[in-house]
Amino acid sequence: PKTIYLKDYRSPDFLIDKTDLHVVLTDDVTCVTATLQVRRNPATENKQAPLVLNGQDMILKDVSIDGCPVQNSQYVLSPETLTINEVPDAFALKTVCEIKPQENTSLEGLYRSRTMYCTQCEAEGFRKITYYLDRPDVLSEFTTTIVADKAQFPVLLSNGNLIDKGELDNGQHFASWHDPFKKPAYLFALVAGDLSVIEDTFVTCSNRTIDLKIFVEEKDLDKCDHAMASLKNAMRWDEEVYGREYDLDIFMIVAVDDFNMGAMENKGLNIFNTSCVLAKPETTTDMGFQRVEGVVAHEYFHNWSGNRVTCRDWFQLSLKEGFTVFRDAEFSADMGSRTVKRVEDVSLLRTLQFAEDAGPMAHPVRPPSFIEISNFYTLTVYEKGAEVVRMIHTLLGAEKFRQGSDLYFERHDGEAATIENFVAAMEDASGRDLSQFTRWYSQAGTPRITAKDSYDEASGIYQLTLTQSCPDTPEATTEEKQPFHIPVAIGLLGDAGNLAIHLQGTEPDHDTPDNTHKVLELTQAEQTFSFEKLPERPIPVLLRGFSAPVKLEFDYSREQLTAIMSRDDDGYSRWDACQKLAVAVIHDAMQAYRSGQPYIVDTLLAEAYRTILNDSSLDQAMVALMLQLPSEAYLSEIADVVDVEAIHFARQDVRKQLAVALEAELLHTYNSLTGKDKPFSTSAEAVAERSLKNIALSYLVHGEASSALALAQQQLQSATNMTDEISALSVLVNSDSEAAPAMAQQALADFFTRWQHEALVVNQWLVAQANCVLPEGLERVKTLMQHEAFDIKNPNKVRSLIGAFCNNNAINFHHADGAGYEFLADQIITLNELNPQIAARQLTPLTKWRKYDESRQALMCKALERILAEPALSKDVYEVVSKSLK
Ligand code: B3K
Ligand code: ZN
Repeated sequence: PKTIYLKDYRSPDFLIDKTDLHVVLTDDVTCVTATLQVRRNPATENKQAPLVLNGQDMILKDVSIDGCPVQNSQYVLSPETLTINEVPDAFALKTVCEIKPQENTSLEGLYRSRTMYCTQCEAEGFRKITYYLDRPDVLSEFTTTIVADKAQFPVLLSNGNLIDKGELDNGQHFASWHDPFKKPAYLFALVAGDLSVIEDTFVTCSNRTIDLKIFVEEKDLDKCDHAMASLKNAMRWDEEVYGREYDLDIFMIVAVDDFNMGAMENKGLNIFNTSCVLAKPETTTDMGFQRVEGVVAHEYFHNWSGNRVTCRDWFQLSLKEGFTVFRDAEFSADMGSRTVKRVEDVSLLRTLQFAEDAGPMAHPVRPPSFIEISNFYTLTVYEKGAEVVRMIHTLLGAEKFRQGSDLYFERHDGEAATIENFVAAMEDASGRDLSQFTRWYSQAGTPRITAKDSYDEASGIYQLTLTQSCPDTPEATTEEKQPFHIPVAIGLLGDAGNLAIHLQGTEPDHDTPDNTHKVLELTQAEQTFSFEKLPERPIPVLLRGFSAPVKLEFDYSREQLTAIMSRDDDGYSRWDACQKLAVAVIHDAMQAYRSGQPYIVDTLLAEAYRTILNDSSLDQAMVALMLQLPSEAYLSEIADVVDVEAIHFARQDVRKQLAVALEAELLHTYNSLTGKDKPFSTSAEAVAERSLKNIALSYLVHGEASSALALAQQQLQSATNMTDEISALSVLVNSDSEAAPAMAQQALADFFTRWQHEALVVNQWLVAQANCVLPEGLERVKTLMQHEAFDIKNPNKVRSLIGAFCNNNAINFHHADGAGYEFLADQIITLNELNPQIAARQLTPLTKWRKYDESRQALMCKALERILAEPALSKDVYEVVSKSLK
């Protein structure tokens, strides 16, 4: 397979001003007639260039130019292109192609999901629908006519406005849609199905009324309210915070069951995975509700950051994704709890994105090359990309950032832009030089900062020295990397609270009235910052709010960490200090585990938790966050060599001891939050209460408190929402106390009986079992793969069972016998043929082999090599496996 490089970018030789599609759907073949108004690109140098169109998996039935058939001898077909050698400077190209959506299991292009037809074109799926210039810098005005059986497919949708519809012979009907906004082909969408709809309207800031429609299968009509409310909130928020008004008169969302990712921002016709649009309290957890809100907003925000201003080429993917993730994160922070949202995002980033940055697929936010672009819809492009935008926001301040974003949209509306364009707008609006900052886009890896401090009592001067470096990544060694421009937000904590910050050589920051916050700008490999007028030696609170995606090391004592935990005024930093303390304790426990010694949990942690549990003035969301020990995935990420058993058993031991020591407080917390007959709400407070209650329950059961199993069972039976129900189920399933297995068995069976007709609930049932840490995990998963509830062609099922097991159940997946690796390799080989994108994505846990002991390394590599030896590997899988083995 061929590698594509950013440095080889050339503007297209041809443009397509108009695209007319006529799609006839029948059970056997789908016939696509495309009429394209093509002209040579005046900007291209090669005036004789042949027309080379992308196309895949289609049968070409007919080609004509300006009404004259193009003879066989005048064009060349390859498996991926149609080349017409001599063409005029401007012409109408008509092609007729046949495709078979019902056989398309890749879920890319036009395919069938249950009873409907739908499309997914980003990044390069449109070329499976018709021959085209399938690249994001070719923008065209689309008109689409869909013809299908009226009884089977009463609803026919495409982008833009409905301009015509009518009946045809033989029970067929048609609908024609016109999208007045020029767009690249990846934003094209088409849907045909027997769908129900909920409708609403939104009145924009300039008083236009927009029709909002969510299309779902009839059985799901009762689960659309939350998505609709989220959409309206997002539309209002984008007007208020970014000055962005919606442009078309109609905005549609369609929910489909078989979908490779969360959702897709097709112009005016977003297509969603059912898991990211459907929600109601009985079937959906709080996390599920938040995901729906976030994804609905994300796709909506793309209408400006993605559709109105799109990407010049796929290397610029983070231009739309990083920016849009930043936008949706700020939206969610405004809708719920800002601290909780930040902690969740940071956890994800420093667990999974940092792992990606340290692995064989590490790449800069703007990758310099790829074999298969689908492999680069990554945590780095999305989440780290969002952190890079957040850093610009931090450096410029909210006001200048908004001016920069206005300038960006104004300059590039209707265009395909680059990351340089975005940065230039930010620079021009703010007058700041971001040239060094752009290294965040071109250098991969997670920078490390080491901090050292000193204090001189006599002068009251406190000095902080920060040193930065960045480890080797596939494209560059640590020596080759240039220093990053890093905003380091800090506080200085004294005995009675946060101290005023006087940084030598600068004006005080007026952002906070008491001057207790400061953003240091680290630009050199090593830099010393001096602070004056300090009456006491402060504890430095570094990287407040996680102001940069880096690993920052400072040698805190445990007492200093508890001081930050209890006294700092930044919620994120309090949580982070608590995590650091818990990591230190678990590391002690791991040490003891390895040497076969008993370990007694540091009372500092137990007492800190006790204080938190007893303090009724604390925000319950904060309490819930702090009580969660660092995950095994995070402990693995920060380890040099992952000691699977030590991490798992030491962490479990610490949890158990904490549960026993704090039983009274946990029980009190649980009881005080249980049985209140409040109506269900998704407010930040209500979510925090449920979260805290279920954490308490989980500790109590893990600590084998005498009444705990009964409490779990009671909660399972009386739950009125899925958060409480699935939490209780998971707790039972994971309990190793003697009475638990029988109870868990029964509970799982009852749960399935009750929910078997709700696919999304059944998926949570699969996850609960895939995540069970008790022995024999692989056997349980293999058995479930035979269950009627499993279907390897459905990505949600694959993620719920195979994905959850291989990513979240380390003690079972990484069993020393290597059976987990062989199992995953088998699944990848099957998926490679069915759905390459999903296959490549599921590979991730195997790519991390370098982090494990020698024996596991050998077993993991063996599994990877077995995959590599398969004939007919997709580009997707080939790229990930071959790069992993390098
Ligand atoms: N832009 C899509 C992702 C498409 C992935 C294609 N393999 C969803 C999103 O980020 O909003
Ligand atoms: Zn996106």
